[in-house]
Amino acid sequence: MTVMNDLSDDAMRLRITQHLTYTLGKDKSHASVYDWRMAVSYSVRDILIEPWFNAARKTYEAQGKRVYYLSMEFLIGRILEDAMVNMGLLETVQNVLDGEGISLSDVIEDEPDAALGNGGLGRLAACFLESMSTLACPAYGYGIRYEHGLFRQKFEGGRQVEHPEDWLNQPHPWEFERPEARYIIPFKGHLDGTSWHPSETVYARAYDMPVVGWQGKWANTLRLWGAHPTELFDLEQFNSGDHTAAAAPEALARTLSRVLYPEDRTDSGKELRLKQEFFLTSAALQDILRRFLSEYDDLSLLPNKVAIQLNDTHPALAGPELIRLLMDVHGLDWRAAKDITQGCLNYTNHTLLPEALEVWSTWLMGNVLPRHMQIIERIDAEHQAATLCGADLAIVRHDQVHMGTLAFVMATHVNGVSGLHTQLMRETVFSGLNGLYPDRILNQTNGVTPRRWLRLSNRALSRVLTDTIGTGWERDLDQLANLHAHEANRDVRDAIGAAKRENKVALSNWSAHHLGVPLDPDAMFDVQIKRMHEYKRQLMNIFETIARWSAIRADPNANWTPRVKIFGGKAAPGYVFAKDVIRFINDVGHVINNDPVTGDLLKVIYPANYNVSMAQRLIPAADLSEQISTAGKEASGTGNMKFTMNGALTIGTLDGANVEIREQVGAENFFLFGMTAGQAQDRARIKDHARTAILSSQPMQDILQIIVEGRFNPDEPARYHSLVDTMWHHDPFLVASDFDSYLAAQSRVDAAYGNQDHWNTLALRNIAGAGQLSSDRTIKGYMADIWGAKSLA
Ligand code: NBG
Repeated sequence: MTVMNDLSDDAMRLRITQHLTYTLGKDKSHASVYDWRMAVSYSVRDILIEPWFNAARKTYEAQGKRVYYLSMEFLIGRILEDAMVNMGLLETVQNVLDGEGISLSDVIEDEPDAALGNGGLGRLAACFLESMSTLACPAYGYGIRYEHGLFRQKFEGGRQVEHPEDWLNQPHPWEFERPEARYIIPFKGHLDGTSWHPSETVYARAYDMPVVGWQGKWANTLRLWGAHPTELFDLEQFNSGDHTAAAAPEALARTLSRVLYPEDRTDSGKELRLKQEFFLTSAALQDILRRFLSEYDDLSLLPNKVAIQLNDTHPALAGPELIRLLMDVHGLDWRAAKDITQGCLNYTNHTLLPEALEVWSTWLMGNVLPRHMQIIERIDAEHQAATLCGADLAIVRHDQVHMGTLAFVMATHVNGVSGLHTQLMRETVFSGLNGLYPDRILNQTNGVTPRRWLRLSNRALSRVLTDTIGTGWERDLDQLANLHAHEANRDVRDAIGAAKRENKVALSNWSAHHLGVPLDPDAMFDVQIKRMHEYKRQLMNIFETIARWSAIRADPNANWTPRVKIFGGKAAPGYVFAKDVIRFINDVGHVINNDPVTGDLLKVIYPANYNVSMAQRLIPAADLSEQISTAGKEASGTGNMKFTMNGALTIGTLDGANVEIREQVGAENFFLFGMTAGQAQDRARIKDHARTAILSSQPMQDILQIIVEGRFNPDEPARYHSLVDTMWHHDPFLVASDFDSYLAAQSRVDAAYGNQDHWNTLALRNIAGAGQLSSDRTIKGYMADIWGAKSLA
């Protein structure tokens, strides 16, 4: 099946035991799970080197265009299992470990998640890397090697508490440190005309990770930058006794790559964040230019050889920085430098939420990056002169640099991440710029890699698929459509149901063991997992849970469909409202889970520390996928795609990629509710819409009443009064306005689930319609429409 699986078990055993002995210095009889994991990782990595070198050689020989994906976030998750699956080594390793009496799953789960991202944007970047390797697209990812990834979430008394994450506390077997690949990153100082005299510098040092594609034929590189001091440790100062001061430059530099910013959407406005963004951008561009100049000497060819994708505005300093490097370091004039830069850059927007549109004060920008501020002003002057646009479309306005405008003006292509989002980009935030630069905006609907999100995480369903339609779906997800031909086959429908049940049993056991809440695998598993945000409306889901609980209590012997409500997600540490919602869900869950009246008819679980590995556990076990954001607010969603691929049915609004998912799977196989984006926009403008909506919804009134009475927190009945107040007076994300429609859709869900065979049919249609949700499809789109890059397969 794959190029790798000619490796015999014996050969693999030898590799692993040699690493155990010679790399880890451990005798088999004393080896821990950690030792085995490292030995297995090194062995798999060894095998990966050849395709990695081959890819580099072919890329070099082809002299074609290379793609550079610049992102402040790569939410990779665990690496070993993914590498084994893609290289076809899983069985071999399993056999070897079985022979040693070691559990493969223990070894896999010993690996910490590489959590160098917050949510969708970072996970998308990781899926894209895998698809670019699968498609043999010559590409590099550039990011930051944060010592501490996204915080670890714990609950104390139901409240989120953040703990530092420390994945680099132990050796990272997948990285290659490149002390020779380093660049000086300058900051601050003063300008002398256009010549910049920085007063601070750090080194960016490269750490490379191979990213292997499906069947192990190609591996691209993810190059992460770590910050190191340019000034040596001051030995004289140290010897004189001032130990702290002696280490100061080192500490200062290291802070730069110390932590991932935990904000999901809002920028902290901190100088450190701006420095991090510049650190990534400058290091990447210096590296790109070095590589280009080692092969070519005419810089005007750069746009023919280099396509740079800016993942959101975080690396938008790429515009001014590339101009600076071309002018100040390589001696080009302004015109040439700017044209070349524009020819290389493209920008992806990931949200329309106004608070997420990145701005920096001109004061801070001028202070940290004076030369860039000067270049930005010149870009802005030309942009305004060429387009005759008003001040409201300028890059610098009200003493702020608008990074979205900067990225837009400096890019060849600007894209949204779903059909609806792209349309709204044209009509709303970027309508002015779209008028000035028509045809610059285009759409590339997101996708997810089916290797990690189906093949790896859902073995049971993968087996059913392969038994039914063959293995072709693994590299060409469109082949899932072949399932339609088997819809009338009861055995296939049963097999799909049985696979789901197998995953649900596994999750039930996990929940009993880790959360102390055993679950009934025959109950419907209803899942909402994503960052905590008001617009995603976790609140609406927990309100529905309360309504359900009251209804069951009122008539416990009615024909209820048992449900397990599953929540997961982190709130930004400073996002007070989102943290209140977490506590509220946990409070509600505590009461419901201990209520003998509702018993197994309703359970609520909220496993702490939702991350990539948790998603891999939860999604395959989901019957129902909650995609219930206020229409017009979710740019795309990618979790929604993972659920569909795994045969969960969606209850959702016409938002983000839900729109396309519904088209693909068929409207009759999707539980739609709520206002459209246009209706939601109109409603939000109506005075007192919250109050009006609540007064016309008896269920809303009942729920708010129960909360006011303090039923979920008798020790402190007033705890959620302000939450209820917000509902009556603000409700900016229209929970009340959509609530009755949501309840009605939930009743349709209950009815459908009551007939398991019917439900399995709907699940089959969802899986069959998931072909377009592969990130392979997305990457092909970027290659053809944006990058002009060719596959070297
Ligand atoms: C997120 C959107 C999601 C989208 C991902 C990936 C940010 C800023 N945006 O809807 O909220 O799926 O990006 O495009 O993280």
